Amino acid sequence: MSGVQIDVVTLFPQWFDWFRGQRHVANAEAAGHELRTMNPREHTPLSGGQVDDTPFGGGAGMVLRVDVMDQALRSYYGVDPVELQRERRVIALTPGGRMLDEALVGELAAEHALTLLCGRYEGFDERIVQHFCSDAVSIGRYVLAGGELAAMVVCDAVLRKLPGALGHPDSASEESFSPALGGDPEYPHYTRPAVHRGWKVPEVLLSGHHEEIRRWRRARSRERGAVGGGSPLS
Ligand code: 6GU
Repeated sequence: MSGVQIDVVTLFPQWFDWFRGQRHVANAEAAGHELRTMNPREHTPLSGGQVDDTPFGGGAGMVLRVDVMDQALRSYYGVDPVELQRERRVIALTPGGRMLDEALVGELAAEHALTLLCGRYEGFDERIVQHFCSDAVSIGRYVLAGGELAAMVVCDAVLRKLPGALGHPDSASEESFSPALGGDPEYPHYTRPAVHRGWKVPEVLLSGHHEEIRRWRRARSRERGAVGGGSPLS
């Protein structure tokens, strides 16, 4: 198996030290996948480590400069960043991007190499997204202070899909939104004790009738996936 390489371009690479220490991430790395970080500040052609600037037209905040990103990607990868998208998927993390869902995660997990660009402050000069990126991705309709947490969400969701990341090979196959569940959320799980404060585990799960258990789980999963129905808390 050849591993997937994920590079995160961030002004805060130290955020990822903690993430890298988490078990499924460490497992994925041990299985031959790779998670690297690159800090544009270490490659900026500007003095004093400058990477951003005030927006043309005025307004609050700072914008990541296109010339800085150009130089940083060029010196890290050794190719013109405009061409980089032909070698690997280059994704800008931005609140206005394509919404991350299980289908997009599956698409990304099938790539051999990804580069995730984290914006900070007010984000990127639009030319970075237009000329250097294959797509833009968002993790939801709210604004984070930067793309780092979004990049971790993408990495987490992608890495756990890869062979070797999870303890048990079946763990990812029959889970929420998987084809095995017809795209529905996962059925509820129970473990010991069978009764706690009078709250009983559904009888069928203790019955040992595998076909009945399968039918019961499929039905619960469908209920949760039904339109207007079934938040996990209901
Ligand atoms: Cl990808 N970035 C930022 N800064 N905020 C977000 C986001 C990304 N997705 C949702 N909110």
